[in-house]
Amino acid sequence: MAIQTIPTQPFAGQRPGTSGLRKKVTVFTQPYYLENFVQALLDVLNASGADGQTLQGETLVLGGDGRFYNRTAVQVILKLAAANGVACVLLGRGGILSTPAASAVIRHRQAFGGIVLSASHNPGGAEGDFGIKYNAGNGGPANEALTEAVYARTQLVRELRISDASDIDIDRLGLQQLEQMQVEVIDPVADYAAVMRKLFDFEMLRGMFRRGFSLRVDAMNAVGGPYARAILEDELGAPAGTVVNAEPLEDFGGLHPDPNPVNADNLIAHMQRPDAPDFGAAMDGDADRNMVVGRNFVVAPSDSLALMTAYARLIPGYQDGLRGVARSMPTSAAVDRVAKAMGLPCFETPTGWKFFGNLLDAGRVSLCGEESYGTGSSHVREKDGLWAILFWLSLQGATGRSVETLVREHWRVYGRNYYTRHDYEGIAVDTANTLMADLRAALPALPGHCFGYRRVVLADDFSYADPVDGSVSGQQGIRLVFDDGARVIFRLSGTGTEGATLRLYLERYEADVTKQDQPVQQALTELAAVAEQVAGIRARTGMAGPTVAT
Ligand code: G16
Repeated sequence: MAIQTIPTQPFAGQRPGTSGLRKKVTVFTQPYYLENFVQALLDVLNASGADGQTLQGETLVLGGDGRFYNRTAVQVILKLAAANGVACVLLGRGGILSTPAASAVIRHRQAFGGIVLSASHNPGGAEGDFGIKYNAGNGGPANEALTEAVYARTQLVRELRISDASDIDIDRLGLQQLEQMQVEVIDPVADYAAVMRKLFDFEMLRGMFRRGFSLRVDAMNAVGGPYARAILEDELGAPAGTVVNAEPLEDFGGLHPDPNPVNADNLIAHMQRPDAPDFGAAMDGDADRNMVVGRNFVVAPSDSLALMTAYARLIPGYQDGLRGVARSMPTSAAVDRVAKAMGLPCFETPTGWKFFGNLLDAGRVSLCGEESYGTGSSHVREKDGLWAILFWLSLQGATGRSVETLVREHWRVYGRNYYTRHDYEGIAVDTANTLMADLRAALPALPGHCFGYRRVVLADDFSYADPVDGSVSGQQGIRLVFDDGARVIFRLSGTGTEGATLRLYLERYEADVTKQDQPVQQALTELAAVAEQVAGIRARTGMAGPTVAT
């Protein structure tokens, strides 16, 4: 075996989005497409940073959600790493690591960083999507400065340094050698499970299952299956079959592994049956997202974060209280009300888990969440689907209350933030960009303007100044805030791979207990009409309505 130097040409468009570089598999499988991106990443990591640290002689973690091309990509990355000075790679067996598990391994093993192969909730298979992202030594997604440096490097890369060694056996636990580099194939579940044991009262949870508590977790044929089985069924004693669609498949068995009521409709239907289990939940492709469902009752992610905050002290890992909480800007303000009542700092960040990293590292927040079915805490630096399931399981065990009762009681105390997100998928990129540019241009005239009985009190393009490192991220979404606290927000998705996706987020607050039981879409019809009036989405796109409304 020998290290080869191979000439290459830059590819356009290798700029990471909200969460790494995501493209169609057909794009990733072009000769040298993956190689170029990884070489650019390794070059940046090998260039001495402000702290003088480089990748030379260091350890990287590697694994992915098991989707199509995962196994091939792992071999390519190992050979590039071996030729670029990496001393050791910790690889999840079979090339598998859920996103939160990758974060846990990076932290536990004090690795330099990690490469996570995932396109998250995007469909898989040969015709589906693939993705790659880098997580830093804190276990969290690389910040924008680093992803921009990698992008800049992709535009200059002319040479690949890669080993011509034969493939290693990624299914065999233990040490193997690749050039000067060691590859340690590790159990993908072990480090993660150890973190969960520290946070939750596993004895209490075992007792719940012994007494017949019933749970259905839909792993959507994705990477969460082995984790959920190992922890819920093998360790906590939930009956076999509690985790369904538990075998990770390269194409997710045709499922769209996005845990929302539309894509996880099978779980929703199950939870509406007369013999529904006590509790239902689903995870996404890389097991960092979660949806929480009670009997015939779906919990909105924004509400989930608010309830977790309110009840955190019931969980051993958070019994000393929270430092603070954070939510992404489009996430509803339900958690703000809880934070205020509890005297906790509450931060509003742009969309993207990477923006929580500094707050978590600085010890300023303990819980974070997003409307896009993501919740997490300081235990790792990613959102975490199974952690959220264990959290909600624990809340039910500790209070003896059902999911629905917990949420309704919460609304009675704090009021309800009616909330929905409308996605307009597959819009022409030009149309979407023009829509956003026109909205931006219209912003100065909007404050003071009335739509029905609501008056606009704030109209801006959200900009975030990170309170820890002072970096500023602009153009993070257009928001209209009204005098009654209602909000209408427009932004373009940063995770899609085809055309553009416009996301419209609608929220209004209802304190009156007698008015907290309306169907969500009905409760937000007026605000949807305001959004249409302001943005003219239908006329511009020719679409009669959103492709997905959750
Ligand atoms: C990623 C980010 C999340 C973000 C979501 C949606 O999630 O990590 O922070 O909320 O994308 O982003 P967008 O609205 O730009 O599509 P994941 O689960 O895809 O990694």
